[in-house]
Amino acid sequence: MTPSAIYSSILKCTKQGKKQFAVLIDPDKFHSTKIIKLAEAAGVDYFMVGGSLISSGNFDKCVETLKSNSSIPVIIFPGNNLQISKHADAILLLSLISGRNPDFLIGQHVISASFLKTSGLEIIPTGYMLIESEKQSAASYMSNTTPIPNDKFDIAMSTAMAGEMLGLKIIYMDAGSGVKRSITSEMIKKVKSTIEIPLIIGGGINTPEKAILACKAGADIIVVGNALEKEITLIKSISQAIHKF
Ligand code: 1GP
Repeated sequence: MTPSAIYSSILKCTKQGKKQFAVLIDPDKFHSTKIIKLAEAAGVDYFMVGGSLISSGNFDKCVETLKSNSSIPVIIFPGNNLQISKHADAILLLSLISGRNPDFLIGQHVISASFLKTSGLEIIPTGYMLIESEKQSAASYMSNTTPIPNDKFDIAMSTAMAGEMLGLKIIYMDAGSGVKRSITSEMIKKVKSTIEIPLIIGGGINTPEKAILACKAGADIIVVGNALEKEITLIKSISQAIHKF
């Protein structure tokens, strides 16, 4: 793969209005390769690997297993600087721009910089925005940051705009893993209208209908993790919904 292959393909799809589907794998819950076969069959665009807290020490192994059993690109979605593997194709270098914790804005990045520079990983600078849901998410707790209130569209829009102006290449809005209330269409629409760069939406998307709503509102990539841990066969219907859009 060329150094910017994944971002180039995301950008191309975004420009063409082709929606993409990323399956999020939590290494702590990755015990079988069944999901790999289902993902291949369903035409999943990317695997993402990461979590707010990983206790198994299984990160590298998980990425390696995905890579050696499938041709789907693997993108790291790191909860912290321990979640890096040279076996992946790319990493979303997340700056948590919805929060005001310097460690997640720049601190973790400084610690990882030398390693990342020589890792061969494609680096995708990403503005990560946590959006309030019905309960505190693990990401908000672990990062010690307050999410953006889900009705404060102006704050979300200005945050995304600032991220884009700072040169970040993607905005990822996340309601938090496993939440009941995913990000509203109105919030997605408003943020999408203020930026040119691709928009990733995740958190609580557990039906094809919710995926379609997010696509309709302006999401370019939909991320689903938790719902597939509960019902793995959803991968097919959600993928179909996103790709038919
Ligand atoms: C969480 O956006 C991801 O960081 C995915 O959320 O696990 O709820 O699908 P779910």
